[in-house]
Amino acid sequence: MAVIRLSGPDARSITKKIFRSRQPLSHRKAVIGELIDRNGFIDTAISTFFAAPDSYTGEDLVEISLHGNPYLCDLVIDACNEFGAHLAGPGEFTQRAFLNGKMDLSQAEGVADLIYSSSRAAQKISANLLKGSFGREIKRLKSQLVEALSIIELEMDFMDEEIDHTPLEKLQNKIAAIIKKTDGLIKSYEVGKILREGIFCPIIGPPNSGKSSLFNAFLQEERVIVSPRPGTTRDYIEEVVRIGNYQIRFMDTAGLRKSTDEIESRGIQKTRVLMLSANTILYVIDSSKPLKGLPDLPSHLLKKTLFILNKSDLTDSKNLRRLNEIFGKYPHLSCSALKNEGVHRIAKTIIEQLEAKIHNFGDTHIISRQRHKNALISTKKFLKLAWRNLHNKSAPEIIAIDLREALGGLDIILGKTENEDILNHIFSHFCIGK
Ligand SMILES: Nc1nc2c(ncn2[C@@H]2O[C@H](COP(=O)(O)OP(=O)(O)OP(=O)(O)O)[C@@H](O)[C@H]2O)c(=O)[nH]1
Ligand SMILES: [Mg+2]
Repeated sequence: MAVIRLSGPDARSITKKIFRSRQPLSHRKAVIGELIDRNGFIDTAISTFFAAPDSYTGEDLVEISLHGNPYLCDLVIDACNEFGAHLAGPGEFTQRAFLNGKMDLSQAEGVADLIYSSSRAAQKISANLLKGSFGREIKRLKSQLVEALSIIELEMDFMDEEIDHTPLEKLQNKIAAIIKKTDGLIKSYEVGKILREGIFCPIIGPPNSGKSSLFNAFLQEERVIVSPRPGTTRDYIEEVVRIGNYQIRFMDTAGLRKSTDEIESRGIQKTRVLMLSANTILYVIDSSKPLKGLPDLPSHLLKKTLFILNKSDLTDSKNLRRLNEIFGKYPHLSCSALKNEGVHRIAKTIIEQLEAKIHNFGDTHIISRQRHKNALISTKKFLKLAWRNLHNKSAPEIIAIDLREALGGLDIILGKTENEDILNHIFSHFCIGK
């Protein structure tokens, strides 16, 4: 089936021209009838009318269900356009819903995220946006801020009078508490981004260690070429695997070595860049070969590296002892990509590491959009200023300005102060018709 959706004050009158039914269109009633254009009958269809303001967009809205044939849909859309309708832009229905106050901007973003979510974790985080629980959290922070602001404004009004000036310390504590909440949200972005986009795991290591074999084993198919010749993989290739509630974005890369081959060198260069943005680096080592020592990795990369001691089917006990000496202190797992042994354990470990991080956040909200993070960073900056100015006993007028700026950041999340360019940017990432 296909659904054609019309929104706006003329939605009903246009529908009446292209849809004939015995029963009239009435609010929330599905009505059966015939779609027609100037050449006559197109299809049998069911139309449901939603009267403003009780519709998705807050405007009069009609949903026409017909057979899911793109050609039939084109005929109906052409007929609608003839009577004054126009095609919706990406996200235009949701944009109208936002502009008509049916949802705040974070909820509108939740609609887009939910549509594109492809794991349970991503679905859950976007559902929190869509259903407004994140928006409510921001509104709670806002009302705490407004309370602080009203205390300061009261101070301004009665500065010279003999009233009980609320102890500054109390206000400072109030602001410190809001800073703490804001900071928790900002920190959650690291995990939120992973939940939304998947855990990014490039597979790196020396040539011929079995990176491509491991990549294929994760995918359970022969996705990339494997060969005994070092330097087989020159560019990188990404595939997403869904495991349980999460997505892992595995990436097969060119081996790390000095190369005189121009294409391979570029591949190696790219690998270095990928390592920076990785969530977990899988560093594959051929454990059947004698090893000198720990691979030379800077500490910020070492921190997120899981060493994979591959080719366990070829390792002898002497090798194993040596490997234990080298990797004992660092996260490591052994496997045989060739025999598909220990591969699942690797994926499980990657997910356990993420779950430990999620657990740290307890019941704090997890944010997953850069826009929200930036707005919260701005709020935190001004809250800290306010706190310091209170501490320094600055004039209440100055503190009031800081607090208003901090409020501004929260309003950006809810879409109260967004300019048109930013709105257009957000909605342009929706699919057409949503
Ligand atoms: N015995 C054994 N051989 C393996 C294992 N994993 C990979 N190999 C073999 O090692 C060779 C290299 O494997 P690749 O997966 O191409 O290695 P790579 O790290 O991608 O190599 P480059 O792309 O050239 O850097 C192939 O002949 C594989 O069959 C394993 O677990 N055990
Ligand atoms: Mg390879």
